[in-house]
Amino acid sequence: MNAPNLGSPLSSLADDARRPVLLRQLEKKLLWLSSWMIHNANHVRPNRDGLKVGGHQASCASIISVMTALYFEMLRPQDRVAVKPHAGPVFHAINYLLGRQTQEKLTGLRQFGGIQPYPSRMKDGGEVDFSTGSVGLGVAMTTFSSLMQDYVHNHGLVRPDLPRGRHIALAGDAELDEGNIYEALLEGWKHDVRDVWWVVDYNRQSLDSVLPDRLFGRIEGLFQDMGWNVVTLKYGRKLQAAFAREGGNELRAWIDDCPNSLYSALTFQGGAAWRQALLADLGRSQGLRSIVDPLSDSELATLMNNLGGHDIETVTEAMRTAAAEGDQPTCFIAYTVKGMGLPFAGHKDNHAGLMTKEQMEGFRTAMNIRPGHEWDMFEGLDVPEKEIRDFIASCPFATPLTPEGRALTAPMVQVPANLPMPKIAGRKGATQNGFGDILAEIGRGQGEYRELAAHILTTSPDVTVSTNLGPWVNRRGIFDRHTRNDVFRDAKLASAQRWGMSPKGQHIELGIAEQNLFLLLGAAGLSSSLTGARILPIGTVYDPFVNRGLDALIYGCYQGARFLLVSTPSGITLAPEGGQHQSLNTPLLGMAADRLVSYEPAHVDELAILLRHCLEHMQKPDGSAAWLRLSTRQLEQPDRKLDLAAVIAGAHWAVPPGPGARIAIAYQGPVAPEAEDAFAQLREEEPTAGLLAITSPDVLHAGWLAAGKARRAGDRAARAHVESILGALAPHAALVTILDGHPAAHAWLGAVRGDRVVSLGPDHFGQTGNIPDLYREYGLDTDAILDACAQALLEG
Ligand SMILES: Cc1ncc(C[n+]2csc(CCOP(=O)(O)OP(=O)(O)O)c2C)c(N)n1
Ligand SMILES: [Mg+2]
Repeated sequence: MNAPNLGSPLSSLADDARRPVLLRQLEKKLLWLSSWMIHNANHVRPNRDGLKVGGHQASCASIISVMTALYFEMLRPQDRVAVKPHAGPVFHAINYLLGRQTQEKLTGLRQFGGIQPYPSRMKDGGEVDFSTGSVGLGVAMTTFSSLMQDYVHNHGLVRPDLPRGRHIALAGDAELDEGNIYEALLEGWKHDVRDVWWVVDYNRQSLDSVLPDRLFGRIEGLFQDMGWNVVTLKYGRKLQAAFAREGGNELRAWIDDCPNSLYSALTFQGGAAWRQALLADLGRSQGLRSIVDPLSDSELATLMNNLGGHDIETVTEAMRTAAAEGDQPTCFIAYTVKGMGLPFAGHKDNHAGLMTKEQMEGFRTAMNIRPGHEWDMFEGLDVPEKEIRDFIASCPFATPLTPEGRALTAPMVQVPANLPMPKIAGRKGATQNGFGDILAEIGRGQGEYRELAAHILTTSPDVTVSTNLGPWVNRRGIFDRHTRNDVFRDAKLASAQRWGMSPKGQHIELGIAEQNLFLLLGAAGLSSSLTGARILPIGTVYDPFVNRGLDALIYGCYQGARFLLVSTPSGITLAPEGGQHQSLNTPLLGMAADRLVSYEPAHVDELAILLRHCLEHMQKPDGSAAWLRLSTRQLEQPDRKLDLAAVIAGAHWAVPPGPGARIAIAYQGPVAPEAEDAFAQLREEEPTAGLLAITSPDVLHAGWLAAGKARRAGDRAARAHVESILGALAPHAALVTILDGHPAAHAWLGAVRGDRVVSLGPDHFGQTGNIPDLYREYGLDTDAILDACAQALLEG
């Protein structure tokens, strides 16, 4: 196995004096390729539907120097990067130059099967470390992936050939408006996260507008307060040289005082406008004139655009210094011009602006690219091809991370055939307690559970104890880079919780911000790919607050992260905890979320089956992340033998229907007792009626869609589990369904065979109370079910 190249960037072939020249050539090439890639997608490729394809030439242009310096000087194979979404084309162009991306893919930018607009782990291949797109999330993700790097190293789970890397985010400045950034900063500080760099492309423009002035004064302070090193790259070397001359101080003060919007407008207008503005304010300064007067308009524009983030040497130097200083998290604020080097540089409307065909022709001429040679790697460069090829090959990042590339794999952890089932048959119990008990038992790490226990990592945003993770945590400890004693325990103060922290702990305690939970689950769920270590992350949260972190949850699933979400308590059944805490929409979220399988068991025996299934499913190549929606309602626990496959497939008959049954009641989750009561009464009149336990409308529905699709594709025998289940009823039967969630989660069941479905479930929420009162108010009690049965039978 090749060891990654850990050598200093200076160990390459090119000598020091030649490096900046070669880097500038690459910078030029990346500007061309990213612009052309977008132009090709919009103006060259046939357009089949008349829709604008789009792309962000200006967003690419502003970060090209930074990315050139980073990828061709600083980056080591073991570093991981989240690239700002709109710099996707630059990222792919870099990989093209490194021989890791094909021309065919580049020509297919934004096309079906081509590269995605924003870097995507799942669609663009193994070079992408983190998907990005929803601004702010990719940036924050690096904090949690770095924390996970610490975790796997401290637990001895990391691949032996994998050195520690730096986790780097290339951020747009508007990304720092996202609140999740600050939540992550705070959490990162608490966990003393190291080896994180955020490089902000401070072009002072977002989508609609130019950012307010002096914003970064504030932001800089915030970073410093959170223990970050902040490095501001405001001026390039040309400007710095000008400042050193007589009149330079005035020039510098003028630039410092120049509002962002004026600076942008002057950049767009060019040299003559710069001259006019400078002379209007400083024309009487001899020193200033001696700097400005000898310059042509275009030279003056070049000087004024020589911001730190466009000066490769300034960027490289700053990064080298930070790297030499150690592992403190570092934020680089790189001043840039949006659209640098392109005709719309600095214009406030340039975010989605595209060069016209005429502008592109001008750009082509300036870049010295012959028609038909647009994709040639070394076309139009001013240095011999061999020299630049050798230079690229000598970059530290050109060495593959491992023989199998950057996307690693880890063997599956075997999940024993049965999880330890609490002995509660015939007694009362809740799925949430059952979950805590099973996990605590696994946490003993005995016998066949030893291996499984070693790979589980739990986390929770300040609801560890109230979601029943306490006993697991007591056994496995809390993770922290530093060992910290439990003060209460040391003082012999009674507490059920033992909260000692150590690098060997297996629970990461988060502050209350739910987006951080999902970002951590996302990062932990990518561990096998990023570190080659199999981690089985389990995160608990109150069900309604899944909504609070929903974008981050979807973001994690989008990039293929594997984790188990346990949301509890849920629905209106959490009754006295308050109306605000009730959740209606989560079953629908579970159905609609891609790469996330969701379940809601009613009883602990189902939970034990499903928890086991999820722990396995989240490791399988064709698996996904998983979600268990649980409850604190204590239900009588049945003593029965379950049909495992049916529980996993989404539904099983609690009481199978008799021949020719014309009605069934179906329940999901903690409303089981009301369904059972109603069922007992219904049976008196309809002795063949069945009682169906639904464990997952998500899996049932997905199976039904898949079977329909298979039949349309010619597989006439394809049959979904839900079709088999409902097939036990007479045709056009009545089906009354009930769940503690929005009834739309079940309403579709009527479409499976044309049965008459009446779905019950709260479609309003917000009252506190006890369960009987709330179930009556929201139509989930026995009477409501019986009324629905009468309706379903009568309307037949
Ligand atoms: C969460 C989210 N909200 C909105 C958008 C739409 N959007 C894409 S880019 C952008 C502005 C980005 O500005 P900035 O981060 O400064 O990037 P740059 O100037 O480098 O293009 C917006 C609002 C998005 N992608 N994600
Ligand atoms: Mg910006």
